[in-house]
Amino acid sequence: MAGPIVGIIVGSASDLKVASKAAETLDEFGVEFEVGVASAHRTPEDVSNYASGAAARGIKVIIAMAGLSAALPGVIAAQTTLPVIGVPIASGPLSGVDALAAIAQMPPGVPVACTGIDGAKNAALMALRIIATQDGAISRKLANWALESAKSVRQSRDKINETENMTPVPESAFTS
Ligand code: AIR
Repeated sequence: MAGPIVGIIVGSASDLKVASKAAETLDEFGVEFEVGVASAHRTPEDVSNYASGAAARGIKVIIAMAGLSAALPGVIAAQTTLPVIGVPIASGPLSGVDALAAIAQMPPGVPVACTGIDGAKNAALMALRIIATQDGAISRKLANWALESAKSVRQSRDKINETENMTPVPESAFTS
């Protein structure tokens, strides 16, 4: 085994439930990842050490998740040239809107790709797309995953037939 290539860092153990959605998706694709708890506010030195050492340890993409005033993804991005994907977590009285603004509004020069609130699954898929630029097998798996996803949307149209008073859009209207 070559070791993990995706690093998932959460600001608190209370974020791990959301992080598990990213873990599930990376697992599905057979991509090795590591998970750590480190807070930009409570353990700033640990965050610095992780961010500055990640590339040398073989990490290719970092997913950083935090709630409230979420400095974590930006602080990591400031200390590595690896791509950083930030996930705002819906913790606290503002339900993640605070973290969304904090992660999306990076100062120029510190890029962070920001998902939606609790967007752990999309963070994993974005990490996979980044990895796929250098890995044909992951690229093919992603293409297949998209086909399967489309298939399940089409199959879900059967539910319209089972629902009273709904006329389904004819299939021909969805095809070219
Ligand atoms: N957090 C922790 N250190 C800095 C921040 N922004 C975030 C965590 C978590 C929230 O604060 O990412 O979403 C609440 O953390 P806790 O540990 O009190 O549950």
